[in-house]
Amino acid sequence: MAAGSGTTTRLTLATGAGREEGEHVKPFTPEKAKEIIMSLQQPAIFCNMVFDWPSRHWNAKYLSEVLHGKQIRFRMGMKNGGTVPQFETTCGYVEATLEEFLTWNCDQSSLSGPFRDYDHSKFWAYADYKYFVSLFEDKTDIFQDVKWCDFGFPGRNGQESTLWIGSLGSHTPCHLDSYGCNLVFQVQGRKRWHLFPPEDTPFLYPTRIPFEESSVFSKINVVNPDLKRFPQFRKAQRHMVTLSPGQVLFVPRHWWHYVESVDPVTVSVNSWIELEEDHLARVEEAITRMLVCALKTAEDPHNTRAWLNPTEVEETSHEVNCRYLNGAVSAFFDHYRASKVVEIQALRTNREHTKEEELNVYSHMEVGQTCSQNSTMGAIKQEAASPFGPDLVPVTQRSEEPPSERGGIFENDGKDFVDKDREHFGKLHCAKRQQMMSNSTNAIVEQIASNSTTGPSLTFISTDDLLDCLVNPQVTRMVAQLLIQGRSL
Ligand SMILES: O=C(O)CCC(=O)C(=O)O
Repeated sequence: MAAGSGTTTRLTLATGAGREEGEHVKPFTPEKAKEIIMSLQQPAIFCNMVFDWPSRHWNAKYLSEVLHGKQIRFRMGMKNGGTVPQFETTCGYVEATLEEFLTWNCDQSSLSGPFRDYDHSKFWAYADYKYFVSLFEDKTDIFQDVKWCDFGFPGRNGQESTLWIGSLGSHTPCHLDSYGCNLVFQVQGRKRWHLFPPEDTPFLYPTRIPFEESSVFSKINVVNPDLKRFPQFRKAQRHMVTLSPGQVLFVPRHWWHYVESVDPVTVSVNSWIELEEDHLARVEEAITRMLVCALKTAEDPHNTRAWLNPTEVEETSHEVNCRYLNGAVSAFFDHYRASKVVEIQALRTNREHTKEEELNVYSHMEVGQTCSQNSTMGAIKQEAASPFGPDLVPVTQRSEEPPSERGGIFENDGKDFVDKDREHFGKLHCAKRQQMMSNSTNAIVEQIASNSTTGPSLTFISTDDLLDCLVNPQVTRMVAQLLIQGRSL
């Protein structure tokens, strides 16, 4: 167990084969951990899973030695930011080494160096969302220090991970990730996570501007909300947890999150795990990109780019966006055809699965991998024993308190509420994932896919095809309603 995690470690007695007295044992096998990740619909903290990972020693001091002299971009934000979210487009940026960051952070009166314009008492700094592959370029051995194979993802290591190093108060505004689910390893310091379930999306006032592929932002600063402007936010079900070193947070697909550093220095590492549902999400993202780029570049010939998140390298041309959309649509159908063939073969060899009607696109595509079987399997899964216990702690809902009493919000420190949530578990564990498609969309997909099970994709989407869908009266009605609601905010 990593030092300072505050959770108990368990010791085994000598049990033979390779085991020595005092050896730590992981509470979940990789297979079990993956089963939990693929079926759980609620955030939870894994404890005692990373005590032997070399990366548990990656504090900012150690990383500053590894990355000696490397220039890193820090996002600078204000400690008292008001009710408006501090989007990346409104932050300042500083290029500095980790050593310079640590000097600024420790010697708080320093008026020299790259951070000289930022008074430490008023600003925070965040080296956020740094892909290992760009950061450690020539030091690829370090990738092995992160071992997501322990969670059932063989071969996944730092190469598929991102690093986050921040000072007290540094934070990421509330957003949801369009793709995958997330595993987050807290290495140094503590971070407070404010999470909201996918069904709260209307209460979070989603926006695609600033545009960043794969992130849907909330218009609300969830730690200091303007409830006059955003009254529906009162209905949102805030879940809160403070993640400590050595713990791994599981964030299910499409859960909103706002994340803030609550210690002087924080380091965390995360990896987004791809899911079946990402195929449709990629099509949605491609449509969003095309629309945002088309309208925003038309609006502003001088292109201030204030609408484009700095993580996006550039606005893409209509031609590129068309190719991107067609790529996403083809991948969607290719995946569907391939997975349908696999499913048919599985059914042929398994006499228990004879009910033809259970072989539908839904069961495969709407439901997560371990939940994607027929209803009988689903029922068995739901009766399975709860995985929760001292080493897997559910993140539970916390009632909201007035923003001024933020410090007093009762939160889960990763140790309590296990029994209460055991009851809750039957409902949450292996609950069907939200439906990806309507019945009618589903029928169309099935028809197109069965028309062409082997041949090349016949699904080319032209600008006119897209326009035809976008100006569909149902869509324009919804847009009109949203515009009118927006005006009255
Ligand atoms: O740690 C943070 O500041 C944000 C992390 C995040 O958004 C993520 O892992 O998806």
